[in-house]
Amino acid sequence: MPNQSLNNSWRAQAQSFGRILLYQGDITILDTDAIVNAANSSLLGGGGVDGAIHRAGGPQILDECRRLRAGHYGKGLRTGEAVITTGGRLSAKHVIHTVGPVWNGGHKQEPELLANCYRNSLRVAAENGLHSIAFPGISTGIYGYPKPEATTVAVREVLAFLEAHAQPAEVVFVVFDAENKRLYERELTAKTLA
Ligand code: AR6
Repeated sequence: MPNQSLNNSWRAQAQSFGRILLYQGDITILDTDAIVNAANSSLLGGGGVDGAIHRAGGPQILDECRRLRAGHYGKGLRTGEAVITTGGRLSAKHVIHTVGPVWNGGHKQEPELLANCYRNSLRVAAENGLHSIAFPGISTGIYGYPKPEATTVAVREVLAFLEAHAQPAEVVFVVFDAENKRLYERELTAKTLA
């Protein structure tokens, strides 16, 4: 198992908000049942967290993505949809790939499409009997979605799903930087105490 010591320590560093955990660091070290990839519609890799996941998980993930493209997803994965593959060499068993919206000023259905990413990823996790899932800040890097607005959507959608479903039992929000961490802390404290 790669990075075993890191795998054991991330939980100790995470903040807990009931069934939600907040962790600052690299999503590729997590040993949740699934980690979510902020992919693009080609499913064939890219930069940001997508590149990091494929690098850490190895070629098995890309092989499975290619098979998806050769089958049901011939035209690629549409924005807001989600699909599951192996986690390859990752500690996480699976990767759930979703395509966030490119930020275009906020009037091109970006909030609805981003909400779909969270809902559909959680639905795929539940359908596959997964207990735990970790999300990066979908669309908040290369796709330019403003972080405060993206955080509001992410927290709202995850809380709504958890309220209505027993599985996944645990959801981890993974943030890369301190600014993002503060945004999630504020939102989670307000919403989970409300
Ligand atoms: N662990 C956790 N979070 C990360 C990591 C990591 N290892 N690396 C980046 N982030 P981005 P997008 C954060 O750009 O905006 C790719 O090329 C990052 O700080 O990865 O949805 C795809 O193929 C940011 O907050 O995804 C698409 O073409 C968040 O993850 C496009 O980028 C998402 O940043 C998708 O753009």
